Amino acid sequence: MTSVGRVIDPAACPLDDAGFIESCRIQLDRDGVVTIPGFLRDEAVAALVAEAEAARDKAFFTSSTHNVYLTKPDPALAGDHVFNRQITSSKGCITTDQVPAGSGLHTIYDAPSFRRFLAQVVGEAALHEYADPLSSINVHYASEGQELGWHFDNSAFAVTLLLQEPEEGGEFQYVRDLRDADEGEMNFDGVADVLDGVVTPATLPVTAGTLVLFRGRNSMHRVTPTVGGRTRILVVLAYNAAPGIALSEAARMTFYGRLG
Ligand SMILES: O=C(O)CCC(=O)C(=O)O
Ligand SMILES: [Fe+2]
Repeated sequence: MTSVGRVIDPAACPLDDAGFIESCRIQLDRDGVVTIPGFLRDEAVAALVAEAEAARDKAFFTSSTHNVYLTKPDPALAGDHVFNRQITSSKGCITTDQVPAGSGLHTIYDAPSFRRFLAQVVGEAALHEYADPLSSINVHYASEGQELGWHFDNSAFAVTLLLQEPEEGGEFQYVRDLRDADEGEMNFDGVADVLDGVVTPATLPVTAGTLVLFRGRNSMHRVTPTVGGRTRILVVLAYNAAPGIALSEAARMTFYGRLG
């Protein structure tokens, strides 16, 4: 068995199976999201949770406010305009360089077979790691009361692996195709309806060991507050379509509190 096969279950996610790749691609185009339950072997989940727990004291904890577009406020608009509405997010995070060298997370992230699989599903020629030592693999910790507020992602797609579910809460909710970033269409009314609870979001069922591939640039999403003593632990695997790209210094300072 290849080393990646010790972490990823090939029965749940056959990385080289053209039919499976095609079905994921079609699902992502149709639904904006693909979930692969059982992606991680049970033993791998247990080992990765233990590793994550051991590294938790290194995590950088932030509680910040942001708008849903993850931009600076616009002083030309009213303070209570939906563009300027401030949302709270709070979590802890460790970075690529803090993931132990022998971790299965590096095995997955670096595996050519996994990158090829993802590239084909998202429709890119190839995928590349971040040029900075922090941004490729992040482990997020959300303990009781911590949450990720409503936002649109800057990136075209996101790959996550849930390692540990909280007792309650910590649910991934989303509203599809709420804006069109490429067209500069912000859809203030639609966003306000979600923030005000007029529109009920969809909830994505996710269990530990599931891989989620999500297009979050135009689909607004959040993670509800963790309830109970068990921390929600989630891995984000981030790639670029071009080589040599670093996350901006401003974003690194916000998310990690340091540059490298
Ligand atoms: O925690 C999650 O499931 C989603 C994370 C997310 O939306 C993000 O990091 O932008
Ligand atoms: Fe997001």
